[in-house]
Amino acid sequence: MSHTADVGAVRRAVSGYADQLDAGPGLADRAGQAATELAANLLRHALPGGWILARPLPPSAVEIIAVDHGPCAGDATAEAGQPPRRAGLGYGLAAVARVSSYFDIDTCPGRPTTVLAVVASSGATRAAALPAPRAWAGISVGLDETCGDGWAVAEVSGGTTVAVVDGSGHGNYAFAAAAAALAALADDPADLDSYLARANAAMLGTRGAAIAVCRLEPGCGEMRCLSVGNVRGAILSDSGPHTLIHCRGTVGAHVVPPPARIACYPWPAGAMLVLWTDGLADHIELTAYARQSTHDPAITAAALYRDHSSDSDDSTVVVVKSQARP
Ligand SMILES: [Mn+2]
Repeated sequence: MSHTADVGAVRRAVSGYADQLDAGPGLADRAGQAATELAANLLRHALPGGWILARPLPPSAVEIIAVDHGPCAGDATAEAGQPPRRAGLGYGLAAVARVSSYFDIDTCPGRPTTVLAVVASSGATRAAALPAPRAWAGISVGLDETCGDGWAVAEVSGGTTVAVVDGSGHGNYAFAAAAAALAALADDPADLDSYLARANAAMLGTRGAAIAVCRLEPGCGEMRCLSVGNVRGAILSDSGPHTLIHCRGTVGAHVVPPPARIACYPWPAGAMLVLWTDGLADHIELTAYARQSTHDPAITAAALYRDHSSDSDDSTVVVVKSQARP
């Protein structure tokens, strides 16, 4: 976001996501309005280099995230509960909050600001559209139009499975490898033990991929993780950051899967899991993000992308927050 013309491009792109969903009348207009306000806000208040990140949330919502480098909060009237003020191209963040079924902002003077707006089809109430707070969110930004990374979260069999995949290289062939890995996961997302063999078989003939898959079982306070290749991961909890180990290799590169084992980690109440691909820095100091613990995970994912993406590779970051209170 650096020119006025970008505001129109963002509005058209976001309205297009809404149209793809076939979610009934009004969604494209309201999502476009929210995107316009957020984009105009970036132009008014942020240093150059802010982003609007958006994606459709099937079946009936669009997620829009505005993230900047600061220097200040811009228009925080929505958070303060103040009436909207007319400024620039629109009515400010309060108007974005009003058309959203779910809204979150992380801002304080002198620091970067991150805003999340989920706009759902007009028939959906806040509660019906998306229960708040959400437990997980992810951001995936490709170097090319086709991103070679992929991610998925599945809430099945009483637990949550989280996967981040980095297809080797970039573009369509990397996407094909990542898609095969996620399709194999979708066949049986709760079964981590058989996943490596299933994915490797499904991915033969592709370029292969680095994969990290975690299985969170509520109640037992533990997380199991299978990680092959250079997808990074860490858990942040009251006891500090805990880096996930990953085995060398590429899934799908050879008939025999790379040697890898499933590792177990503590998953205490209040913990946060972060998985990221190598478009972001290898080592990330997660304790700097602990203050965001009360915010939606998309706010944290966007901040991690802003602070650590190198723009030299596809970048994906997924954040899961334990919904149990410590
Ligand atoms: Mn990569």
